[in-house]
Amino acid sequence: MATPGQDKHESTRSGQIDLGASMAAVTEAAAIAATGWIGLGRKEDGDGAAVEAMRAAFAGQPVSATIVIGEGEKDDAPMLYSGEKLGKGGPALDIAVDPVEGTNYLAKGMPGAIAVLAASPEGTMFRPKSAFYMDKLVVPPVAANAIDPEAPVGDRLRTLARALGKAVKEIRVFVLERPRHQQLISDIHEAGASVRLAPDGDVLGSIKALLGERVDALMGIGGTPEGVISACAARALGAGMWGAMAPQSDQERARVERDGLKPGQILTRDELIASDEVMFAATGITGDDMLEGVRYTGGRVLTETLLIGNGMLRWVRTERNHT
Ligand code: VTB
Repeated sequence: MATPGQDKHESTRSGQIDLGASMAAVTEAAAIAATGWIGLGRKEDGDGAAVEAMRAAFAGQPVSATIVIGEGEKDDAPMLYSGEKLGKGGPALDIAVDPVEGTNYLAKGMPGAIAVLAASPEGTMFRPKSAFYMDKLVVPPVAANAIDPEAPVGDRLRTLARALGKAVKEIRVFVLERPRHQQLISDIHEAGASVRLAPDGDVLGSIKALLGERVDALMGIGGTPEGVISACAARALGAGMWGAMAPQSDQERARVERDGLKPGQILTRDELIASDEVMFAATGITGDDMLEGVRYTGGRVLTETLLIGNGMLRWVRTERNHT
C-alpha cells in the first residue's frame, strides 16, 4: 500500500508526465512548421514559421505559462516575447522557448537544428534580461560535485577525467567554433584532451555533455538564453552546470551592469533554475547523430522528441497523418 508521502510523489510525477506530453506537442509543431524552410537560405522565415506554430500549439495546452526567455522584448518581437502569457490555464510556469535553435543549420540544410522548450514553476527561472552571452561549463552527473568551476581549464579537465574514470586524452569537449575560443581550445589541447568544434547549437552540445553522449563536457561562451534552457535539462538529471555573464561588447557590458548582473560572476545550475520540477523538450528539425529530424513517409509525418524531466529521459517518436 502506498503511504501518503508516496501518493504525493506519484501525483507530482504524473503531473510532470502530462507536462512532458504538452511540451512535446509544442516543440513538434514548431519542428514540423520549420521543415518547409530547410535549405532555403532564409533563416528568419523558417524561424517565423516555427514561432507561429509554437504559439498556436501552446494555446491548446493546460498551462498558465509566462515567457521568461522568448524571441525578444515586447516591442521587438510580435510573438513569443518575454512576458507574454500562453496556455489555456493550468500550473503557473516560467517558459523558455527557442523555436529554432540553430537557424543557420536550418537555412543551410545542415544537421543540428532543433525546436526547444524548457519549463519550471513560476518565478524559478533566471531572467537573463540584456545579458546575451554566457560562459558555460556543462558536465555529466557523476562529475557535478567534483569540479571547481573557477579552476584553470586543465585542472577542470583532469578532475573531470578522474570523476569519469577516463584518461584526460579520452576527454572530448564541445566548443563553439569562434575566434573568442582560441585560448580555450589551446588550453584544452595543452591539457591533452580533444575538442569537438561546432559552428552553432550549444543547446544540443550541452545535452550531449550532460548525457556524456559523444562529448564529456561543454565549455565556452554561447547565448545566455541557450544556457538557461540547458540548465533546466542539467537540473532535471542532476548534471553539473555553471554560467557566468560574458558580455562581448562595451555596450553589452554596460547594459548587463545596468540590469544589476555582474559580468564574470559564476552562477550555479540551481541559481539558473531554482526548482527540481523542470521539463526540457527538444524535437529534431534537420536531424543529428543524436536526435532524428522530421521525416515524411506514406502520408505521415514522423518526429523524434527528447524529454528530460523528473530525473527521467524519454525519447518520444510520434507519427501523425500529414495534412
Ligand atoms: C550559441 C549557439 C546558437 O548562438 O548560443 C550562439 O548555441 C552564440 O552566439 O545556436 P554567436 O553566434 O554570436 O557566437 C547560436 O549560434 C544561435 O544564434
